[in-house]
Amino acid sequence: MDFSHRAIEKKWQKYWKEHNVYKTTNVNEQKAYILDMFPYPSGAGLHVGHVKGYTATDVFARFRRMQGCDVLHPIGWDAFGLPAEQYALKTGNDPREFTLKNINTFRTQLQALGFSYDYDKEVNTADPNYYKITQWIFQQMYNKGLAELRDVEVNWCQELGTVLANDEIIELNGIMVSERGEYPVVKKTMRQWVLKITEYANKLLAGLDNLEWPQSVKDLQKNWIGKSEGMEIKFTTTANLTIPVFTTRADTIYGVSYIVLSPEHELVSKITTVSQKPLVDLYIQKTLSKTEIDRKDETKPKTGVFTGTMAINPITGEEVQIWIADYVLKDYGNGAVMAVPAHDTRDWEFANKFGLPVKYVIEPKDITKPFVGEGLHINSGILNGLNRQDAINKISELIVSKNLGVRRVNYKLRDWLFSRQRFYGEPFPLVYTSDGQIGLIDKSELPITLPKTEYIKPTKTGESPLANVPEWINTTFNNQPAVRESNTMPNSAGPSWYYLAYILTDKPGQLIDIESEEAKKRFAKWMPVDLYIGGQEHAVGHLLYARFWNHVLYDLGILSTPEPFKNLFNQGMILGPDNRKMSKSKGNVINPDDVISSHGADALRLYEMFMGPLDASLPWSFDGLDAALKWLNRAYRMINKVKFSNTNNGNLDFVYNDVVKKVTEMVTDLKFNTAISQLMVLVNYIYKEAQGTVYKPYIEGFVKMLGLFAPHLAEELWNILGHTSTVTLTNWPTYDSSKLVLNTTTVAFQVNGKLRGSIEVAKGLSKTQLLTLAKADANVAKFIEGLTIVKEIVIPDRIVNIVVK
Ligand code: ANZ
Repeated sequence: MDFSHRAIEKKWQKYWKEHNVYKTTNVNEQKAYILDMFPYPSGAGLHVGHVKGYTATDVFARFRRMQGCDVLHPIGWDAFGLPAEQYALKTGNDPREFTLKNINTFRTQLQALGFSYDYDKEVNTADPNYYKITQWIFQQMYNKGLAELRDVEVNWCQELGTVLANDEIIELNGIMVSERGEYPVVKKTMRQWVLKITEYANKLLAGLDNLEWPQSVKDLQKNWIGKSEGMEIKFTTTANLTIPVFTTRADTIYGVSYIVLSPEHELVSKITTVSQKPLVDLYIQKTLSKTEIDRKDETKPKTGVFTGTMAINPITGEEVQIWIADYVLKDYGNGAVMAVPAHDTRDWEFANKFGLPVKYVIEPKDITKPFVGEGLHINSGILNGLNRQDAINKISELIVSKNLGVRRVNYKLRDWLFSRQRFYGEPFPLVYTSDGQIGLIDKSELPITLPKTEYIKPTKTGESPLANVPEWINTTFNNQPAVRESNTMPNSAGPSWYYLAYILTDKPGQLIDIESEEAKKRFAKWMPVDLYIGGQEHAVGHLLYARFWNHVLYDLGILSTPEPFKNLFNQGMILGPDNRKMSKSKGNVINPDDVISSHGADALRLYEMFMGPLDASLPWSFDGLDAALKWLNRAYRMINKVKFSNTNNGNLDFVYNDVVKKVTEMVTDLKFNTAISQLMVLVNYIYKEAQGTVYKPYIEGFVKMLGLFAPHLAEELWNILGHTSTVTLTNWPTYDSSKLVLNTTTVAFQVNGKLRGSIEVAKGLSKTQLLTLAKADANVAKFIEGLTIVKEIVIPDRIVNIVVK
């Protein structure tokens, strides 16, 4: 008989809750902090993609718990956000109620999946008790000079009443429009809060070295920070104005054939001659409507205009023309470039278009192209005959000694624009007094909460929604009239420290003081996070911001580790059955609730962990899901069928110990799909013994291991085996290596006769078992994906060859 997933899942979820089985313990020497990227509680509910990452951390948390660690495995809500704000705008409802409703749905869904979260530690970024600390952290940044009001040029969309990020804008018929709604977007200077993440650029770069993160994510962060070492060299105009330029190639200074300023450069108006002014003005006008992405686009034809003025090369004394062009960005380096068309592709295109001179200063291979490679210098005075690095060193020394420039390190990283013209975010914990000063609200008066209001639209004059609420905006500070900031913090603020909030939380909404000794002690125990699983889309945004805040809190003495996330893993996506990204519009979305009801949470969990390597993006398969449930039933029937014994007949010694060893290693390495195949192998062997008896501790070991993936069924089986306790809190099975001697063989996996993998297994595995193992191999899977299997050849103990076409 098959088991009833509905009955047993409900039963054990109730048991776990009543017995508080997943409460965070604080009794062991070893700890494991296992963290998920917390969800944004959207109206759509949980996605099967969430289930993949959350099951993976759950498996690992259960594993570490059974291995005798104190485990912190919490969940919470990234609850501020644009969708809730827009829903509120549309319906006139309060975004808070909407969010709470969604949170309740999400929590119910998570509980239905049997995840072992400690729900007492639940956090919600939009809860005033939570954002009280977000506000306090902002104040610490302000006190350290890391938060500053600045006039920044922003992309303003009048229609949406808000500032947009570069990636929220597209170009339409040559003008910038919002991606959402295609409303016009203009550049506008606004006074905004910025956080000076650039001051931490070096620490954020250096810190990457000690992290066990995917190389791809480290590279993305590294490029985002974009450290560039070079020189700032002073050119002068014939009227003796100084133009510093940033270059990483000071060695090419003998090849400079013109200077380019960004159209926004402050000197442009001073140096443009009367006759060139109309052209220059027109060009500047056009530049304003271009996006930065557009300007960086190397495929677009180069444009620019001559200013009419000449500059003098400080090394050669030569006079060169000064141009403006939009390929020079205003806020990188000095917003000015010494152009060397012979050795820089952009300069080459520009010089060709406008007939400017090209002078090679490094022996080129082909004079129909710019030469960007390594070579020896020519036409370069004192640098002749030197290679790039030697030439850079020599000219840099000369420039510094003659005071013609300085060494400079530049970063691509920009400061973090921290103001949003929205309602549903954290208010800033400060006021502006009538004499123009900024006053920080005392900690005892935090949080500054959002008012209840229906007017969450921007004001007619373009001010932020909170400016609509005079009784909130107008206040007093030290008995003097003062106004509050009407902007709110960005959605990325709360998530920048939520992993610390769990540590401070004892009951939802009850956080201990972040400055207390107790907090320090707890941080010292739990930080850094030992395993953080989430999607690759957060590679730079969230993960960089959180690292920044963590470094700041470390420098403040609150934390004892500068880096928050020791180990990061990016789970792959679950694609639709049609192999495309799941989306409502394509109608290929799988709803976890439906699957839980048809197949059960255990089958869903098992299926998602078995479908392939955790980092692979793979399509949903209903056959795979059916197979998972079928195997769970096979395991269930097994317990009822076999006879147990407390004496060991030795028959399963090798297989059992081998499987325990492999599962332990594979789970440690997050190779859950292969760990599950090992459990399948074990079940097959136990069935073979069904005529005789099976040593009971081996069956128990199996149930414990099964519990990582299918916790409800494992509890049920544990019960059937005669235990009244929970299997979740037992110890992880150990293996006896003396039982593992040389009963193994290496089986080669081939696809179309080519070696694609191998595995060490117990001798005597059946053909089906070997095929299962071969197909579970990541590399084999890659080579058969999407193809039709025409033949499967298995030579037991030696080779599996899968023929595909
Ligand atoms: C002369 C030169 C010769 C350059 C050569 C390159 C090759 P990274 O590595 O990205 O830092 N540059 C400087 N400021 C710029 C700005 N605001 N907008 C666009 N380009 C700018 O690149 C540094 C190089 O990019 C600098 O070195 C400068 O061109 C250009 F054969 O100077 B180079």
